[in-house]
Amino acid sequence: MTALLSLEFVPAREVVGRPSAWWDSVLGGVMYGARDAAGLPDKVPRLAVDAPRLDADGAVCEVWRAAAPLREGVAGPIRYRCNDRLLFGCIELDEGASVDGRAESALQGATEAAYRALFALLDECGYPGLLRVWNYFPGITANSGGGERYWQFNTARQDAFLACGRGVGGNVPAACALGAASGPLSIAFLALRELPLAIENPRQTAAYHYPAQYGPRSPTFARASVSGGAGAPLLFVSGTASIVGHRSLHAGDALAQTEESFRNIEAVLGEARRVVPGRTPSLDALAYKVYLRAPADLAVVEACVRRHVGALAPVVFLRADVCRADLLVEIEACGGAIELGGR
Ligand code: 3EB
Repeated sequence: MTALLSLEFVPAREVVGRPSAWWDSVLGGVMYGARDAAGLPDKVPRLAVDAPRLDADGAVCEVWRAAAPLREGVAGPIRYRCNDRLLFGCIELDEGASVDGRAESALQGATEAAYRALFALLDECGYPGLLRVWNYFPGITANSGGGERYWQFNTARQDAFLACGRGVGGNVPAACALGAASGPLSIAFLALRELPLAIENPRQTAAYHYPAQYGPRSPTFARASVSGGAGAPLLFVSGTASIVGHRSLHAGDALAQTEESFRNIEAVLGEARRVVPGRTPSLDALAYKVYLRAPADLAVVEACVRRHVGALAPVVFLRADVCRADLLVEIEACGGAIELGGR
């Protein structure tokens, strides 16, 4: 393959049993709607996320490829694969596996351990440019001991960024954080040799400036992230919901929330067009994952998504909990120099 990075959504039943050579250029794979990722070979960093697929039967595998030769390794809880430009890694940590006795909750301990390991690996291997992070854990809006679990996660994530000498505002990665139905703290990430550029949304308060009503410590992510360096940029739009300023809008109305999310994605792309040299793709040239709290909303949300992105864009609809109880929908996207498979 010639692209720097490619993405393809493949039904899980089709990846199982692929010959070994099919995996030679696979950086990593995430199985959505599966309890384990055993269908992927050992050498490939793999994650299973218990977020069932809503728009088709069976699990779906998000397959990331990059130009071979690839090298793989293990670093503490991380399995990674990389070439000379980028590194993809996966972490699964059971809550309670933390070795840090100071942690205020098991989730906090696991989150801080995961992010410290992530930054240690990037420092050691020389991929300082953390571009995109996917975070999943069960019970994201549940309250346990030290407050809402998403808040505990945010505290630990921010602590780890600071402890590892990373800023917690401005140049932070694109991300998403969603509640799975079960499973360990599960994190996938993509990092580059060069530092990416963070993009904010003029319609939204930067997440790292959210006021304290959303938790004692702000979430550490940017609304989008693009790769720097030579060549056309890789573009990642973070999980995007019906938030304007810092407030959730359209409680109880999945259609209105989806429309608002697209206004936000359009605004982020507009900002990217303004600050990034080169072409920023339009909505129909991206690949999407759409997370829904309520499966019953699928039909109305899917029709709305297709009105915005067209019939051909790769889109997967998943059942997951968004991190605020009043949010029903979250949409993430990627594209630009990422080659999108199956088209
Ligand atoms: C929001 O805009 C909705 O904590 O990493 C979106 C993307 C959200 C990333 C994260 C959370 C995160 O605040 C939630």
